[in-house]
Amino acid sequence: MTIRLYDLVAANGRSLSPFVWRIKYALAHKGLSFEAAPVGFTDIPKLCGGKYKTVPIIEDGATTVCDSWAIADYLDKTYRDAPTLFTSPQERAMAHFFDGWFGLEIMNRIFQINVADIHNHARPEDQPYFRQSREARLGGKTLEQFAEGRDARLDELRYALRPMRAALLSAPFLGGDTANYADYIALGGFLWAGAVCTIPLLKADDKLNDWLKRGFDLYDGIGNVERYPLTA
Ligand SMILES: N[C@@H](CCC(=O)N[C@@H](CS)C(=O)NCC(=O)O)C(=O)O
Repeated sequence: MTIRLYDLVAANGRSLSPFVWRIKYALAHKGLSFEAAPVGFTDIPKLCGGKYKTVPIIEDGATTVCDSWAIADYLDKTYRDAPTLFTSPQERAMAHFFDGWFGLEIMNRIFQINVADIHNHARPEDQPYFRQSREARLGGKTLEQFAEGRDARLDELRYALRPMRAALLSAPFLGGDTANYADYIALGGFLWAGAVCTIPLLKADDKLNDWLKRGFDLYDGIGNVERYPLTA
């Protein structure tokens, strides 16, 4: 049976969620086929009887699971014969640590750079909700006011990425010789940016570009989707 994955999409059909992206990689890692069901921000509360507020959500037969970590654990527990996402509790713990770091230091910065872009690319019927909910988090500034200083934030973002550059000096992936869930988390962040971000995040000589290419090429080019340039 094919798993259904609810995917948050922009008006142009591109995926607007870094968390959905990591689950697309996780499903591909496990060799599980899935159908993506595109939804907008304001559709999410109507899914699965109104049980959930965020995507990713999967439906696997009669089972529904929301939250990327819950889904990753469900996939490993349910599909034991398929390649595991976490080969040990220790690997899972390290991926969890990486997720915390990447969320705080990188995704937050990307959000601060592309928040107005996300709004402008959202489906028209989702834009008022997105503006209202995000402006409530931005300390009284409009999305446009918030986006004003974003060029200066690029340098901070590039600087904050140096632990990833350091790790990738000695291995092709954050997971070592092969990609693991930490790579999927980070690739998802960049794919989210590529969907909407109208300024390139990385410099042309950034070594992360090689890793991005390797990561986008995984699983028959899962990440080679239409996007804005990530590199200046
Ligand atoms: N902790 C959740 C976070 C998921 C999340 O924040 N999803 C966002 C999209 S990237 C969402 O569904 N937002 C709905 C909204 O803002 O109303 C996970 O890992 O799945």
